[in-house]
Amino acid sequence: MTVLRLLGYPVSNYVNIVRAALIEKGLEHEFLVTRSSQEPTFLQISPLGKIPVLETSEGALTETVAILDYLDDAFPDVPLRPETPFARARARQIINIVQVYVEAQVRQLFPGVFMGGENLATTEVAVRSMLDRAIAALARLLEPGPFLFGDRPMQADLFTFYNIDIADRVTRFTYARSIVEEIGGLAQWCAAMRARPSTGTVMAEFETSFEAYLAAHCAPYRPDEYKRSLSNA
Ligand SMILES: N[C@@H](CCC(=O)N[C@@H](CS)C(=O)NCC(=O)O)C(=O)O
Repeated sequence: MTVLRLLGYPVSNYVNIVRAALIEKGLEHEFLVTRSSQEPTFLQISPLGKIPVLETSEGALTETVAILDYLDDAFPDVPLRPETPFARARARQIINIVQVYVEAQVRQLFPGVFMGGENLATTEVAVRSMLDRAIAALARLLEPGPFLFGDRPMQADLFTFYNIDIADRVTRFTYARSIVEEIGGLAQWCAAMRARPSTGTVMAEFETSFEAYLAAHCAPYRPDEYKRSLSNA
């Protein structure tokens, strides 16, 4: 029997995407709480020292998109990618936009929001400018009904949900604006995503670990002060 072991920390949006995918696919797995690290032993399984890492019977994998594709190829019973080439490409288009033009942007602001550091005003301006373009793109692309492709969440839903959750926290804190509200039309999708048992499991652990993480970093961000439409409406 194939043993899957996910290494990661429940505060990580990327770890949570993989964890939700494992649950949505009904795959038995172990979750081992692990922080990112530059230790030589960790770099042997995670070349950049990042989480998530998925340990499989064939070896260890990193990079969330690669892990998601591996899971779908190796365990096709509950696919998380649409069937047709065009829909599949469209799903990957959404994932790419979210990863590069939303997540990688707001990540630059994590130090001043979640880590007790400071963000430069110039960084805030540059990030906002790219987010504005990404928001307009996603408003054009996302057509949830209530999910993005079909009647259950797929890769694109999970990738968008957990990344936009963290992005919404950052934009509310930094700009007093909500990326979720600005994309628009996501209320039913958010509710449908929140109703998934996978979301319940993953977000429950996120909330607890996140509180501890913020306290440990003396972060200015307070989840209760930023009422949100996404994970805890
Ligand atoms: N491109 C990677 C990003 C993963 C990532 O940035 N993980 C963060 C935690 S959310 C991390 O390990 N950060 C530590 C570091 O960058 O050294 C993926 O898709 O998995």
